Amino acid sequence: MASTDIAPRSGGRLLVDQLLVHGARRAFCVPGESFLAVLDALYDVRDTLPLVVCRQEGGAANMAEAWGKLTGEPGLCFVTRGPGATNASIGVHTAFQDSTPLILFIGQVGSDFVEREAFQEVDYRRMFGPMAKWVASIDRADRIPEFVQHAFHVATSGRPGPVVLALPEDMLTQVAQVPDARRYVRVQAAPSAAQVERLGELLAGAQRPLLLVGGSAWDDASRASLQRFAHRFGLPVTCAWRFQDAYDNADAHYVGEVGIGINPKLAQRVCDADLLVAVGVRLGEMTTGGYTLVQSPTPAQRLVHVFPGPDELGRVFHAVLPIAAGAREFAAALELLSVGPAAQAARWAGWLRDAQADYAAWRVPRAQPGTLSYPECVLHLDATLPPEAIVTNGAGNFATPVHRFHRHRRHKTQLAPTSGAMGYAVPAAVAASLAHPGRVVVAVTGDGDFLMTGQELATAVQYGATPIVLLVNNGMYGTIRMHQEREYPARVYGTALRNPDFVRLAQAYGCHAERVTETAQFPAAFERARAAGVAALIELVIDPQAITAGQTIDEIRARALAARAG
Ligand SMILES: Cc1ncc(C[n+]2csc(CCOP(=O)(O)OP(=O)(O)O)c2C)c(N)n1
Ligand SMILES: [Mg+2]
Repeated sequence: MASTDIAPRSGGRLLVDQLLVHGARRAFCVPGESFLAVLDALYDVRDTLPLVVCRQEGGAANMAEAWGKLTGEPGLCFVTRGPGATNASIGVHTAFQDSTPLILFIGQVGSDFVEREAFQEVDYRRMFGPMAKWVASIDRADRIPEFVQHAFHVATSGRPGPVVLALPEDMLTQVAQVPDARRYVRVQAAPSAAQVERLGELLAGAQRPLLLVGGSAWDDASRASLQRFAHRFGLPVTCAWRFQDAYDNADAHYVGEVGIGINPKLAQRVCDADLLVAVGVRLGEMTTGGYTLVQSPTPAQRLVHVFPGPDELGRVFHAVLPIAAGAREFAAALELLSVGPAAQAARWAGWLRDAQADYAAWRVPRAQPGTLSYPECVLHLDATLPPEAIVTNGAGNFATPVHRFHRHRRHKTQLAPTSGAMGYAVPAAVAASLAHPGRVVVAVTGDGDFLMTGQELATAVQYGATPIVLLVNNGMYGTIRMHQEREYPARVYGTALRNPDFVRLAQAYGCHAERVTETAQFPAAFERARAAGVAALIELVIDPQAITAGQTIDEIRARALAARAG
């Protein structure tokens, strides 16, 4: 409904005004001529909605994804058509797998040229269809308020995830007289009283219950409710892969992470549990040991599965009690559940004690080959980092010791891609440092992982972000080498890396940088990096034999060769 009282606005301005309506505080981009009208409108709001210009769209999309994970608001990313969109797709995929709210805006060919395979033209509905919650093109400026409010609702409600909106170039310069939309309201279902009661009954009948929590939708209040629930019932608590900050890892009831490189005793415990209460997590391949710890379609454990997206319930695993609810809403309802006369906690006190002992033993690293023990460095961080410090990582074997030896105490202190995407650590840390300038932010990366998006150190320096990058250098794509030695022992190919001088490279970006080759050097080096006042990089040179915290390459190779011989 056009009204003469309403000022005419261009599509670009209408779009930016809607972002402000929805509370947007920052956007990430690599510019393109396809959305100049948006850039121009952003110019006028540069103080309230600052724009972070990145060096590659993969970096920008990862930053927006990390922002979404950290804040619960959709991360906002603007990229140009064709190559900009293809570069940015990694962040959309991670947002999908990690259930993170994200809105990717893509400058698009004008409606006058559409469907001609014009310059950089791509059909985004087909390209992003399977990895976004909603893909659309805003073809009329007067419908921008409607589309943008829908995008914020879709991205944040139910199972959160990415939305992709294409912006035809000519639409952005069209003028329309329409009112702003109202600010979006996140929609989440809550469990019914009957479902909570049924959970109480299942607990009353259990001998070996286990809580498995995950997802990034938690907040302080819901974490506290969950912790009280775990304490009241004496439950052991595990966190799903790369969602360790859903529960205080230093709490006595925390017994470890269910993910890649899981403590074998914990893996056995997941199998032995008779009641598995999974909250906020999909139960993906990496959290179920490749669907072995929890079997599809009928798990051996009685499964209570709480997840905000009903489509996921019963998709892979039959739950005796499926509950479509947000983690926060579920945690609030747990306050109503009191321990019954059966005094369950006493019944499984031994089960909890054993799980605690297994976890304590798992946190003692074995001696590493070479002069630098990377697990000891992580333990140093665990002992000395402030509890609100944020730790990010990308993909590689270097990540596993972080998950094993660093304990996340507070909410929103972990940014880690369950998509397993390399190149996440640095951009996520830049976004985290911009979101929380006062906090220590550590990006843990490998020599392979770093060079996928390391150029975003330039972005960090440009905007005064101060992440500390720990680059674990073993001169190879170690993860793939590990698999190679297992499957094709002693036939090393395609996994060795000849690397640049990482210290000089980081210095060239304007970072503080140093190299550490001995464990004892690490604490002082880390303090210097913290004090540097600029983004910093510490290269940790590890012995290539130290392929995992528990095994050397030679041991893996010998075992694989022996298996073939025998
Ligand atoms: C974008 C992307 N490309 C490829 C892979 C496959 N991959 C997983 S880990 C890895 C090697 C990582 O190497 P590095 O960062 O040096 O860590 P390391 O395993 O040596 O500790 C590769 C190539 C991936 N997960 N993501
Ligand atoms: Mg490596």
